Parts: sequence; C-alpha cells; structure tokens
Amino acid sequence: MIERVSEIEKQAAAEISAASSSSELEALRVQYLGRKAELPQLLRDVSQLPPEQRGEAGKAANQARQGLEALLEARAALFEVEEMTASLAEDSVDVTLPGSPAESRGHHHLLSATRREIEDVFCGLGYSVVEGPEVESVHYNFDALNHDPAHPARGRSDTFYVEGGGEGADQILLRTHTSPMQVRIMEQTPPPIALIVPGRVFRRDSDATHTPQFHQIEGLLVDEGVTLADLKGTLLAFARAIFGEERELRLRPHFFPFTEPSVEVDVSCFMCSGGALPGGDRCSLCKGTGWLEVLGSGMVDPNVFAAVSEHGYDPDTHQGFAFGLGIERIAMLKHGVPDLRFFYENDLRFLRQFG
Ligand code: 2NM
Repeated sequence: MIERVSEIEKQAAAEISAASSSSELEALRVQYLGRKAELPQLLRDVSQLPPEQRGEAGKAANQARQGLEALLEARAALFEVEEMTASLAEDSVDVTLPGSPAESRGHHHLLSATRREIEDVFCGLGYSVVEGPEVESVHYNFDALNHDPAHPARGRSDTFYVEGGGEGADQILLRTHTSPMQVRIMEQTPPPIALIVPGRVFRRDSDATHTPQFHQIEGLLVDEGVTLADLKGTLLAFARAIFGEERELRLRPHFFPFTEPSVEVDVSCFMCSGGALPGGDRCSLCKGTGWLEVLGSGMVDPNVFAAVSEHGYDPDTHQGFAFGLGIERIAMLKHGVPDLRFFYENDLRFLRQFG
C-alpha cells in the first residue's frame, strides 16, 4: 500500500506541477483527492489493515494527501494572481477613448461663441467683463444715461414695462441696452475704469431684422485725457481682431443720448475689401458701398458723469468713450447669416454649421 501511495503521489505531483490553469488544477484535485479518488480510498482502507501496518501506512497516505493539498494550493495561488492580472488587462477600459460611434462633444451656439470671441478681444486690451440685471429701473436705463424725458425709446410702444413698479424714475422695465450696468459700476468704482457688459436686452420690435430680445455688448472706458483718437484706436483693434487685420474704420457723425459727439462706426468690407469684386460685380455684403456698419459709439456726455459725480466722476476732469454693438449683427456679418430668426429657431442644421 505504501508503494501505491508513493506512486500516486509522484504522478499527481508531476501532473499538478505541469498544470497550466486553475481549471486544470481543479480537475486534478477531483481526480486525486476527490471522494471517489484512489488516495482517499486508500486512507479509508487503512483501518482494514492489520494493526501493525496501520501506523506506517496511515502516516504515508496522510502525508501524501497533505503534500498534494499543499502543492495544489501553492499552484492555485499562483494561477489566481496570473489569471486576475490577465483578466484585468483584458477587461480594462480606456475611458478617454471616444465612444463607438464617436459622439460629438457639442459646441457653443454661434451667439455665445461670438460673445466670447469679442470678450477675448477686450480682455486682451485690459477690459473687465461685467454682467448686470435684465430687469432695471427707468433711472438706470434712461435718466442716468441722459435720455431726454421725451425720448421715444421711453414710450410704452418701444419698451417693455413691468407692472407693479414704482412711479417716474422708479418704474421697472426690461433693460433696452446693457449700459445701465455701466452706471451701476461707476457708482461702485472710481475712475479709471474699462469694462464691457455683455447681455440680453429687450425692445418691443419684431420683424425680419428685429427680435423683441437680442444681445448686446456695451463698452465703457473712463480716465483723464481720453480722446476720440483712443476710441478709434480701440475700435480699430476690435474690428481687425474680429474681421481681419486688413480692415479700416470709418466714423460717421450720429446722435446717441449718452454720448457727445456720437458716431456710427463702419468697417471696410471683408468680402470685397472696399473695392469692386472681380468682374465688376456689386458686392452683396456691403451692397457695393465698401463699408459695413458694425456699431455705435461716442465720447461719454458730461451729463452722464454728472449723474455719478458723488462717486468720483468729475465732468470737468474725466473723459470717456463708450460703444454698443449687437452680437447678432456681428455674427450675421461675419458668418453670412441671412436671417436673424435663425439664431432662435434651434434648427440643428443651422446651428451645427458653426461647430
Ligand atoms: C451705444 C452707442 C453709444 C454707451 C454709452 C454708455 C454709457 F454708459 F457710458 F453712457 N454705454 N454705452 C453707448 C454709446 C452705446 O450703443 C449703440
């Protein structure tokens, strides 16, 4: 019996050492140590042996079983690590890979992209970007901005008034431009200042070129010794950054309540470069004029400073320039968008052209 035990042990040990996976090991465990296997049967048979043989045979069979169990366990531990490592490597997911099919990351709406592009230009010139309330008072929207009491924009046909507001200067309305925030900033910050205010504005107007809600960026710079030349240089830098380095500016006299003098600002047409198109065709963008109207601007009226004179703005020592532009208009010119309403219809075929 002892010989048989040692034969089984040798064979089993050899096979266990040669096994190449935990499933092979498990099969060997059943084969050599399972309930119906020979070695356990021999162990059970020890009790049938003559008493003088039982000790030695039992010891040999037991040692063989324990030896094989230890060997199986050691090999199994090895495979466990190997197989776990392999399966982790196989199952690992690179979460930085695009999906299949790859999903687009999406992109900003053209109006947001245009706003951010303009903000970048003015940040580069040292301006701050400030946002303000969309619901304002008559004081901040009109009175403090030198709007004549009879100015037509104040009328109920041009401006959305909110019910339940106060009387006179305290009446509540939806801002018609973002300049009220510039007054609020002047009340809080002594000169020098340089800021732009992007945001949504509201006017009672609705046709192919006007929507009751649109987006503006207004800019304001105040210091001592500011001139119209500073205004032109600043707006030239803006026009070149947005429409191309070859652009030129043209200032035409105009009227705005809060600036004196006031100008409308044209940029030379980037489609025909201010000249004729090859073949003598009329440029469809500038209608052959060579110029595109892009914004309104001017030197801040001393009356505007007088409204914030308690806050360090002296109409006799401070000058400033201000400007206002429509984000929709800039985006339409730059990208050839033919209809203002495309911005708000959320037709993905339109929006995705600007990704
Ligand atoms: C424009 C045109 C001209 C303007 C004026 C001011 C302020 F607050 F300084 F008085 N902010 N923006 C301004 C001037 C806006 O938009 C066409």
